[in-house]
Amino acid sequence: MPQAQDNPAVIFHIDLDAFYASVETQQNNQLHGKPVIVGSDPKDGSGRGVVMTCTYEARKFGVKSAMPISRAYELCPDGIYVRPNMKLYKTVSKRVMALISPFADKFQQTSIDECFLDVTNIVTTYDNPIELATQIKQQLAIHEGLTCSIGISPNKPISKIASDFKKPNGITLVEPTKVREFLEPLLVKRISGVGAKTQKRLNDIGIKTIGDIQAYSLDRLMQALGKHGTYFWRIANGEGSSTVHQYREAKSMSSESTFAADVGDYELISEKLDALTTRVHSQLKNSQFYYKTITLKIRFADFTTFSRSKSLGAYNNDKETIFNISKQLLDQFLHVKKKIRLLGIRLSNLRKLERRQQTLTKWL
Ligand code: TTP
Ligand code: MG
Repeated sequence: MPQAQDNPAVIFHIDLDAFYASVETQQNNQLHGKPVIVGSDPKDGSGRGVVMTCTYEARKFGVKSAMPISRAYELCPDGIYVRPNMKLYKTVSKRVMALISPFADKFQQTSIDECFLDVTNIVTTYDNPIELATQIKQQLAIHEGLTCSIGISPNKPISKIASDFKKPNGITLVEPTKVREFLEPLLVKRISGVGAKTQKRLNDIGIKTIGDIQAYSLDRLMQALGKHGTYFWRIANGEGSSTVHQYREAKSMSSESTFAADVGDYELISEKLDALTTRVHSQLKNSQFYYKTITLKIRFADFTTFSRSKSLGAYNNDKETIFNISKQLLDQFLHVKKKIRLLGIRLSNLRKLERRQQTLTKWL
C-alpha cells in the first residue's frame, strides 16, 4: 500500500442540511415534509426580524436565510413558523460533532453545523472516500434523524465548495486531478468569502465564473481586488490549505461497524476486528495519543448489547495489542450462541506522552 503522506490529503467538509429547521422537524413528526421556517414571529405579515433558516420545502417558495420574516410570510403564508430554540440546537450540535469526529484523523468544527475532517489515513481502510462519507451519513440518520452534505477534495476551500454543490443530502467527490475542471463552470459567489461587493467588482471586469478567474493572470486580479486577489486566485486554481486544526483533545477513540447481514462465522468476525483495529489505530497514530484501556462492544442479532474492557499496566500505542485484547474480550462471548450484528473497539484513558518518551516507542 502506498504511504499516505505521499498522496494528496483527503479533506471532508460536512454541512448539515437546513440545520435548525431539521432539528425542529426531528422533534415534531407532524412537521415532516412541510415548509418549516425558523425565525422571528411573522405576526400575520407585520412581523419584524428575519428568517434564520427554513426546510427545503419552504425554499421552493423562495424563502431563505436572512430574509425579512414579513417577506417570507408573503411568499409562504401557509408555512409553519417556529421560534428558535438555541439551547436545543447547541445540544444537538454537540451530539452530532461527537458522532462525526471519531471518523476523522483530525477534526475541526467551524460552526454550529459545519466541520472539516482530515481523513487522509483513515480513508485507506475503506474501499473509497464515498464509502466513508456514506457511513457518516448513515450514523447521522440513525442516531439523530438528520441529513448532511459532504464535500471531498484535497483541501479545505474546495471541499467547502463541494459540500454545497449537491445540497441537500449529497456527497460530492472532487478527485485531485479534476479540481480545476470541477470549479470552472461555477459562479464566483460559490467561493467562501466572495460576498455581494466582491462579486460586483469581479463582474465589472468581466469575471462571472471561477473559470474566468482561472483564465485571468494573478497580477491583473490583484490589480482589481488588492491582496484578496491572491487568495481567490489560488482557490480558483485548486489550491488551498489542507490543515485541519484539531482543537479538542479526544477522551476516547472508537470505531464500530454493523455487518451487512448478522454473522456467526468466527473467521469473518476476526476479519472485522482486524479492520476495526486498523481504523482505530490509524486515529491514534495521527493524534499521537497513547491508550491504556481497550473496550470491545458487541451487539447480537437480537440487539442485546454488551461492552467488555481491559486496562493495561502502562500506556501503549501498539496495534497488535489492540487486536489481541479485543479478541480476548470477544472470546468471553463465545458461549453465546447468537449471531453478531455489530462490533466496535474503543480506546480510552488516552494520553499524549512527552516527545522524549514518544521516541522510545515505535509506531507499528
Ligand atoms: P447554514 O449551514 O448556512 O444553513 P442551513 O444548515 O440552515 O441550510 P443548508 O446548510 O442546508 O443550506 O447555517 C446553519 C444554521 O445557522 C442554520 O440552520 C441557521 C443559522 N443561520 C442563521 O441563524 N442565520 C443565517 O443567516 C444563516 C445563513 C444561518
Ligand atoms: Mg447547514
